Amino acid sequence: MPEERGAGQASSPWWQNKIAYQIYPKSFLDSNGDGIGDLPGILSKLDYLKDLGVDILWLSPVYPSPMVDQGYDISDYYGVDPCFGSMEDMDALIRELKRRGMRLVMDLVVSHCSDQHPWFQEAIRDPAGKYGQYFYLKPGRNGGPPNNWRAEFGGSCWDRLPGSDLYYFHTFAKEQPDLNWENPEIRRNICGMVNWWLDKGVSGFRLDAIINLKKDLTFRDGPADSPDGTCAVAKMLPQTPEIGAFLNQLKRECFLPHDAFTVGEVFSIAPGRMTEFGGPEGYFSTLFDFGHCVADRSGAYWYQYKPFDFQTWRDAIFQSQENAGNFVFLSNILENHDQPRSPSFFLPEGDDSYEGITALAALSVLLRGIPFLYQGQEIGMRNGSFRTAEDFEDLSTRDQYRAALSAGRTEAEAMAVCRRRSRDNARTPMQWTGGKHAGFTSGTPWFPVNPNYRKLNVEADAVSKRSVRGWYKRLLALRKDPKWEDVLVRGGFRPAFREEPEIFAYWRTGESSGRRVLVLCHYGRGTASVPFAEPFRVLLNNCDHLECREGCLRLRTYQIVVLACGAGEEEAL
Ligand code: TEU
Ligand code: CA
Repeated sequence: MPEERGAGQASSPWWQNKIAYQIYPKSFLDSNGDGIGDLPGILSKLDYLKDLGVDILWLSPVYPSPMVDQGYDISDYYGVDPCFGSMEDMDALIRELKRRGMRLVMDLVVSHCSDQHPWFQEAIRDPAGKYGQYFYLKPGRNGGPPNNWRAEFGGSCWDRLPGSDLYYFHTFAKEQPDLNWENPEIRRNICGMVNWWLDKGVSGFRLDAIINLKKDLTFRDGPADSPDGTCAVAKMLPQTPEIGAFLNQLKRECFLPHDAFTVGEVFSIAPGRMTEFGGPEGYFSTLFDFGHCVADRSGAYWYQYKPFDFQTWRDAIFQSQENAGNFVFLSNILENHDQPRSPSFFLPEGDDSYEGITALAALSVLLRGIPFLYQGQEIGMRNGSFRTAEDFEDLSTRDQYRAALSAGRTEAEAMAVCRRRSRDNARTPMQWTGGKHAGFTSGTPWFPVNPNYRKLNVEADAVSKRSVRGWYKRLLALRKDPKWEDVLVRGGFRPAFREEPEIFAYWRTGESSGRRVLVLCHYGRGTASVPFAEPFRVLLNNCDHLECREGCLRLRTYQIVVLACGAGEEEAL
């Protein structure tokens, strides 16, 4: 087992030098031919993940669920959905991970539950009883919902409680009623459940939609941002009163006593509040940085987003890194189960080459923070292939498609937006082999495999001279190399060559040692010249050569180099 630092040493928590990998269980690997990925499937690939360099596995929800939102609608917080396996499988997973010096992080979805959860069913049966207090129940207004908030997945945030005149509140789908965190009994219940999992051997949680726990209890209307007079529910977040008491209770009663790793799914908190959420004194160990994933946002709907722009994207990453400074440790992603595949999204069409993909990989992994990889990212999986709107499974994509049409976009335009943005892009089955259904299942996959699987799969990548996974392995090994820990893990971050329009570069600097690493990428076609006269040594290079002439480094199309700089690092070129 790799050596772990003691939990008590607050300056270097155990998770800081780790690499995390997200599994979307339904699409990872099916062990029993029912077409749905499962826990035994994951168990059989632990060596594969260990070999890649993964330390922490984050599992998207595997709890019992009607799967309206693919498991993010939980009907029992203490179980495993039979489609994924059993609690014995879960115990085996925890055990087998431990044996390999790895850790398990579960998805904590406690802003809402499923409408099939017994709490909600009881609330329906007796709204005036104790379980009515578990949810936000309100009388309507003028024969309609209590206010004009629009749910994340479309429609009003309010639906009628069956058999009652009251409305219940939901941030997401109507099958995902929000839990009333104002009620101390809910908080006690959730804390008990969190501790139950931590006692079982889970090492932490990814906290789903955690900023939504607190509501603006005035439930007043928001400014309309849609032709139908509704207002995106997210708009109320800046007005919500202090969420701190709820999050501190989780931290105090659950996370701290277990020395747990937590990563908050937090979109857009004010830079001034970063340390409140993610610093050593913050609610969570780290925060996901989504700033660069939504840098193209220009309205509430996908059809309003602007096309990808390199400088906007780069500036968003720089901004997040600078906001986090040396106090907040971010979790950096290129992909997750809600985002498109990164080669399809962050690289201009036609540039999803080996160089482009490996450049993206290194740019993300070497930022200050914890690198999170998403299944399939390590072989450069691409966006799915969707012919018609019916090909989409995801309820959010379907809603965005309808919204685009009702705003007057043509079907072709609405499809184009959804092809680019759909959450389904990342949810196609993992491509293991060039065989039937990409080796994902011996049965019929629950969701079609991307047709590119014959060429793009783990097996083919392994024997390729330009193996994307091979690059990731070297990259993750460098991030984990104890020799570079004070630079690449704990070191500071500073943008470089910001004035260059097609250069993405930054410095990482060791605080105590003063050693420096330059990550330098030409994010574009042709050759780019960068003036650079320092002595250096190449740690990584995604091309076979680095041209250095007349005080300039000359980088090819999407070439990225990682350079150890300064006296003593020099080498003969
Ligand atoms: O996502 C929360 C969230 O804010 C999403 O609506 C996000 O903005 C969107 O997916 C980006 O395209 C979490 C989960 O990651 C997501 O899968 C769930 O559907 C959602 O919560 C509800 O639990
Ligand atoms: Ca299965």
